[in-house]
Amino acid sequence: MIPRETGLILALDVDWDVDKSAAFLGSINDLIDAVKIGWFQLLNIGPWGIRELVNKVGKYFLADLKLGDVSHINEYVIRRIHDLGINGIIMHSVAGKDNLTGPVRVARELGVDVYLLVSMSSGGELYDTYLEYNVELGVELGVSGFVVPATKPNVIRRVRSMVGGGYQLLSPGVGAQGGKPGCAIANGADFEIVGRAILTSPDPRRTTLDFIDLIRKPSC
Ligand code: 3DU
Repeated sequence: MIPRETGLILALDVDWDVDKSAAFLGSINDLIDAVKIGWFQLLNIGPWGIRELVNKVGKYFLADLKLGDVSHINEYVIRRIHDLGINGIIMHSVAGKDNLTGPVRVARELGVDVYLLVSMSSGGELYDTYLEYNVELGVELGVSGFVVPATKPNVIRRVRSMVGGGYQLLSPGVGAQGGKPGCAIANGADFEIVGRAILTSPDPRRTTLDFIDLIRKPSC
């Protein structure tokens, strides 16, 4: 589980090298609970760069690979993610039970948290059609939580009402995609994920502090 202090996760979608990324994270390290990295940074600095960054920054790292391949490939990826020192991974629920059961078990054995994507901030109409099925699947598999979009507060409320308090809900789509800071948490999320609104700010620390102020008094 992601340790919660501020409720803010940074989506580090950048093409910066390790040193620039580490310096940036150092400037807001005390304000964020986790760093979400995805394909963009993985492809830019490579797995060794990611490992170096993880070691330098000493924060909870979440790999947003939206993993959804067949079971044995998912397992390989999760083992590799663990080798890199990453703490959690996001998987696609649409991969289905057969492709998720083994990998989630392996992740649990390794101490890697699995967060299941059950709705997208834009589009994803099939996801929303099968929301209940996918959430029930996640509960059955024993995932740590779910990714639910800030742009769809009704989905956040629905998932929270289904799973109760034992699962962490992570909500992307805040800021650049239109989600109002604090609104996802007001609707039941635990964390709001922010990328470009902080990354492109002329004063990222000030902007991060502003986000935290709004998250601390959640409202829509
Ligand atoms: O729009 P932002 O720059 O704040 O970035 C949002 C991040 O959240 C980005 O890394 C993206 O991959 C992720 N995400 C969504 O935007 C929407 C989803 O449904 C799931 C993840």
